[in-house]
Amino acid sequence: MPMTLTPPTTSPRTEEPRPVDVLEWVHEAVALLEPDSVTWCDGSAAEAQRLTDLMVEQGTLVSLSSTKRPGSYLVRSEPTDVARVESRTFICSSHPEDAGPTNNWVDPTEMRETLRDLSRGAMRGRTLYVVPFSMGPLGSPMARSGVQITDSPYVVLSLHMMVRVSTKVLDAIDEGAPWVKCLHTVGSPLAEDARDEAWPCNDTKYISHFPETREIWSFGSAYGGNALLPKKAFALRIASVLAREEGWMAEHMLLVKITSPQGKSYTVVAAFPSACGKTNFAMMQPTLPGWRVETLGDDIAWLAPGSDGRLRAINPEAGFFGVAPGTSAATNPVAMNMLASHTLFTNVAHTDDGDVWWEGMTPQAPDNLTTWAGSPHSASTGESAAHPNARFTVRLEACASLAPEWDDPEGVPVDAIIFGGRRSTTMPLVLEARDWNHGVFLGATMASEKTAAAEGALGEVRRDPFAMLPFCGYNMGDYMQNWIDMGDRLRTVGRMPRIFHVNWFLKDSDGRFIWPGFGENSRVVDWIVNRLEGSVAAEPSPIGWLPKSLNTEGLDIAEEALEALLSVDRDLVRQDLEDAETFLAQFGDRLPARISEELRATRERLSL
Ligand code: GTP
Ligand code: SPV
Ligand code: MN
Repeated sequence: MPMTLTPPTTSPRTEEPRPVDVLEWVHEAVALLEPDSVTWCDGSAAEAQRLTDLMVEQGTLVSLSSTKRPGSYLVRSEPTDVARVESRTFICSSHPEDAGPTNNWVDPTEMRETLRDLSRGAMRGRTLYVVPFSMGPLGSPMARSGVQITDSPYVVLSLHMMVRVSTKVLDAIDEGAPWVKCLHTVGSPLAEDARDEAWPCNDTKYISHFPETREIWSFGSAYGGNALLPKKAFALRIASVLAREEGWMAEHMLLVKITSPQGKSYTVVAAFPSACGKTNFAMMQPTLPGWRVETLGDDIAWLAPGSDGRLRAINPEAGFFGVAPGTSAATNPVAMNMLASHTLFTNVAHTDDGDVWWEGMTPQAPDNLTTWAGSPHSASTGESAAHPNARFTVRLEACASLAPEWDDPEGVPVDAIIFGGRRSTTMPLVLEARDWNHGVFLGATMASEKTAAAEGALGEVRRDPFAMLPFCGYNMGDYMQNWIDMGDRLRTVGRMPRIFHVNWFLKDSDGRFIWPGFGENSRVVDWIVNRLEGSVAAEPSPIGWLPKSLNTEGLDIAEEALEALLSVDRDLVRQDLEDAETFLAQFGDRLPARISEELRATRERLSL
């Protein structure tokens, strides 16, 4: 159809210049989705206020008590739209082998047709919002631009907190900056005069990625990673593709600055799967005296060699979309303090005095709770009051432990990389990789028990390489090679990050966690930093270097428990290796030779 470049808009930015290709894309979207109006967003406080007022009026947002949770709101999603939907997530590269065996692949032309058919008129009765954003500090050499189109004011308000929304991004695009097209609709057209639902969405869902043209098209969901497209869809799936082409890495990692009692600081990144402890590590309050952890990020890190050749990292996000259940003054006091005001809560329980509650916040549920689904809570039935994947959305700047470097355009140099999973057996509390390639092998063969962060069977152990299984935008075998290649590059400079593996989640025969976790994880941090400083010895094992001992001063832990945490059971490791081998075999000739070598070497060490 003929394209007119006069913006069909009600926004205050009408007179300002807009990049022609963004305008064209918006016009195409308008022609297809048929919204009632278009609003160009600027990320301002006034805009956030307008969106908030609108959603309170529509019943999407419930205002929380102005004394208990000032400036905070509760949102209840549809019960069918509560987590990422991995089965509906697609990588649409031209060739299926470029998506690889661990991704759902659909031919891009076919997917476009499907989505075009579904999306025709999908925004009727709604406003189409155009949200320009930067991932990473504006102007940073590591930052990237994007624009999200969405018909969900909840998504726009969330983006205000999660990313750097700014019209300056449009200026950068106008000057030629590459950008990622993020098209999102809840897929729920509104009939004339009909009253809207609090959480419009569609039973049919598609989270589709077109890595070759750097486009994302998401239909039918308003929840988290399905709808906040800068997060998993852009900053991990599309960015992983850009990273491989450009020689960097996009990772599902927390990012922290750790300072030892001697005042020496180190930057550590850690890749744990969804709901496996990144936010908690990122805000750790060490129980060991003298240690300090400062937060840089809790979910995504972009890593690239800097001008000095050392690996540097930025957090591309500007906010937290964190797991609420399990968060308490005892486990994560920094988060509890951060959530005291100006927070958007999704699918938590509501107290009768206008506050929120979730499992684990206090030992006992308060009386007269309303559940995440909006019904009266009866503790006796054992049903949870908050959804297990209930989340909070809040700005980075609300975090009291935020490191001053969080907005540094140059990023921070990385000293150590930690992998980890939720394993009730097999993997010890901590070990150090033998070298970079062995560390990459540990990342490639990571496994974890499934959590409520995605649909599917809870607790089932699955391989989740680098915590990236649901987030790698290309063939995971090639992704492993990108890690190997990064090691080769960093090695030439001489200073490369050391690699570790941790597991906070070992259980005893009664199913109880053996390790206290949270702030006590500082004892593991202490060992890791001592390894970096060369001040502590380690013992070899078939899968890496184990601590000879751990600083347990002031910790009440039985000798047998410590033994269970710091040793490996060769039979369990052997079984696990077989499973890993089967998993790796599916990559065929895309599996890096050096991963096969590490597998062989591990098997040999096990048979000694
Ligand atoms: P995503 O946002 O889904 O990527 O998750 P995340 O990795 O940031 O997970 P988060 O830190 O929010 O933790 C998820 C759950 O694990 C919460 O219920 C935590 O209370 C729990 N958890 C975190 N750290 C520990 C720990 O050291 N020990 C135990 N037992 N549980 C922990
Ligand atoms: C995860 O599932 O790893 C998350 C939450 O961080 S979401 O943004 O919904 O993907
Ligand atoms: Mn995550």
